Amino acid sequence: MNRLMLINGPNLNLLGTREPGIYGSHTLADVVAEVKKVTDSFGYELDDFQSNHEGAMVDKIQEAGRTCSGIILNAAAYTHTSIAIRDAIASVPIPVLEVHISNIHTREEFRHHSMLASVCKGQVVGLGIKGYRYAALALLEK
Ligand code: CA2
Repeated sequence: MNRLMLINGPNLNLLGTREPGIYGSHTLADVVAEVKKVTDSFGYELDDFQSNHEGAMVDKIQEAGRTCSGIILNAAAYTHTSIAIRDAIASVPIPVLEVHISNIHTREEFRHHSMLASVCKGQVVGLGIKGYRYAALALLEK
């Protein structure tokens, strides 16, 4: 399965339109294009998905477990609350890398804890949209 899944959660469709001081000025389309450059260079396909709905993200994680060899996931605010997304990650037989554009550990206390971190292979935090590229490299480099 030469295919990765990129999943972005709630409000990340607004990237580049508001809060540039925290999330930068790049759009979600820029994020997808950056990751696609990496997957293309390894001869991989990229599926990308954004949703503001928790259940839709669970469905997509389950689908990726059947069709992809890894997942790059920014679950946005659901990172801090979602047992459903955590259980979906734990149910798939492929590595999931958690990405956050901002450094969740230097922000409000409620962002410091990730419900997902302990079932993910790793975490890339606070490196802006470059973090997505590094996550793709980490999944694809042997
Ligand atoms: O830093 C990240 O990538 C976050 O996952 C972003 C989430 C936040 O809840 C997490 O704690 C950290 C929020 C995404 C909202 O994105 C926006 C982008 C532009 C304008 C408004 C919201």
